[in-house]
Amino acid sequence: MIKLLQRTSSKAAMMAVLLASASLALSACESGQSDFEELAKHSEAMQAPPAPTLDKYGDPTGPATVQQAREFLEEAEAKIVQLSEYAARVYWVNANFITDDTNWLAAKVGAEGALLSTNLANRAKRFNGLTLPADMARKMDGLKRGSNFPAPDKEGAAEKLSTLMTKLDSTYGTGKFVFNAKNKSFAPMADGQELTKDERVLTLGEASDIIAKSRDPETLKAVWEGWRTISKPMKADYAAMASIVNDGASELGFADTGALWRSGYDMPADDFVKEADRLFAQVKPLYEQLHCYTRAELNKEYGNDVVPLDQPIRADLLGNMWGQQWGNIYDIVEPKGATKGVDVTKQLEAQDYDALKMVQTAEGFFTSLGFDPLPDTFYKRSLITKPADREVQCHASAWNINDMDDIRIKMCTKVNADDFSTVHHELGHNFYQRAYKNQPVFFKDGANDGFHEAIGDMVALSITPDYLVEIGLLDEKDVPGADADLALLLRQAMDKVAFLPFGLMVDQWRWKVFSGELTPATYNSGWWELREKYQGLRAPGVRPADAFDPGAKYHIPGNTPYMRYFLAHILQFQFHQAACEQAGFEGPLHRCSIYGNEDVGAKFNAMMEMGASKPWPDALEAFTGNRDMDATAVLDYFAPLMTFLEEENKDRTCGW
Ligand code: X8Z
Ligand code: ZN
Repeated sequence: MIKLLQRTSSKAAMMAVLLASASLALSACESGQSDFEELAKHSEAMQAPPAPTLDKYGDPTGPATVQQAREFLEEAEAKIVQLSEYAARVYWVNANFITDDTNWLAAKVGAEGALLSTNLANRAKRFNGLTLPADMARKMDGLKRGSNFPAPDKEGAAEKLSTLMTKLDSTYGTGKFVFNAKNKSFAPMADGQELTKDERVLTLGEASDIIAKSRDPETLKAVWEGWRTISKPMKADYAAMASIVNDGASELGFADTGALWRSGYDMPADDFVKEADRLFAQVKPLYEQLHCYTRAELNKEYGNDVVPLDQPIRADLLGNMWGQQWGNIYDIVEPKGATKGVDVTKQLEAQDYDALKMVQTAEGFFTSLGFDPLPDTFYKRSLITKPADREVQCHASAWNINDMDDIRIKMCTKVNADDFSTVHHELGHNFYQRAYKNQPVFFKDGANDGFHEAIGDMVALSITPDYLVEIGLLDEKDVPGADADLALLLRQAMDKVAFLPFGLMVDQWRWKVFSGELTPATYNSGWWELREKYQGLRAPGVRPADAFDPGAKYHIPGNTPYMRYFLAHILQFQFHQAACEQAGFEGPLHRCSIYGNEDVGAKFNAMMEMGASKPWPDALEAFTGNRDMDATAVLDYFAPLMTFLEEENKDRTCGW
């Protein structure tokens, strides 16, 4: 990094080189030499190439050369490296300490980043049509795609965009509402509000605990609706943000921001839509069976009024604020009389785990695969529990501050099974970041964004009962036998299979927003049409006309594309299946753990250290031998469960 910073590849230096011949002639002219010398020099000056004309970015017009492209990429790299470490530190402080001042700083550095990426993207167009070596062409393509939220090249646009994005993010991060447990009612949070004795203020963390544990439909409805009061004020800002980034995307040559996002997968954007649809078609029958079975079990718990058997499922009954992972209601759907699996939350509590021990345990999995331990700075600088005295963005994230070894996580960790998975997920990001740290800055990224989200999840698929015994989280005598396979698979499916349609619909919604198919007036109804179409879910009651329910899900105000998680939920099973084959494991996939297998680790690392330097099929092939994303591994993993579900549902009318 230091080497890169020292290289003089700034625009000024480059212009000096380009203009060298002209300025030499000029300085000689001013030196007062003899007539003869003057004459000789004039003829020299006439032969010298004319000073190149410059475009509005200060770059020479006329046909560009490969050498100019190389210098431009060097300049871009240096500028990106320099700004990104500074920006990462500002963003880190903002996310760990949300105040008006840190928002101001984040908005400021965000604007600088937007200006830089717009500038580089527009200047990269100069090299259109020039044949470049493959790695340079890949870098140039990356630059031309600008950023996921591009600002147009217009006075004030970057600043306006960055201010809106910072505001949306912090509104979510500081979101709270008032809950009345006695009346089972809620109210939006107001300044200087006095609370009655039955009222309390809930953060997302507290509300999520109620959604996970309560089995009272009225309480669930009130808490679910209460959380959605935080996003109403976001709607206008969201529309303004979408309009600016669409201008930015159109300047980059894309129909809209959705088309820009879809272009990031080493294939034409339209092919990516087909690819996502193809993958979903593979898993849809499994989801439909799980939905049918879950609805029937919820119907037994709550009755026909709350869970009618011919309707989409009420989204507040599924144990998760967004109905995206359903593992928290496993107790409701547990097959009656079947042998029990393992309750990881109970084991963590019984063994006195705290947040730190959960993170160290996850780290231990990676080191068992041969990865180096995390640096000391990881533990010194990470945030792993929610501070009591300040506002933080609690949505879990992994950070790469200096693109080398300063890696960290930020997580308001709770001691439960969900967060045990999430610490593995976050460390997956960190170990990936460190694996590709020697790539040029353009390639310090996942092979595609789904890979980045899949690494830690793939590792967490190896959290089997036998593995839990190895690390002392489960007693050998409590390892469930093969008769518990159904329970283990159903518990896993409640999170991983339930997630699939959610993973797909979030960006289907954003694509419609960016294309203009949805307008602020239809943002919310459009969201619920997709929730119903893909997930078979419905809101617990009529939504207010001014509701903006998408904004109550982090990645919408947090401005993070979501298709990555859908892909990751396919890829992680592909990785797991390949890893288990490499390990020579012969039992059912859900009993396979690669813990301690350094050979598999080395092969995994070989894929990870490629970063984004090659098209993603190359990276996939390096680890799995296959060049296509494919959901067959998901179907293989859950095959015995599918048989059970089809049998259970055979006399039911499924669908919604
Ligand atoms: O946002 C995340 C991670 C951080 S990248 C915690 N996930 C998605 C979500 O929470 O909605 C992981 C699973 C899906
Ligand atoms: Zn992630």
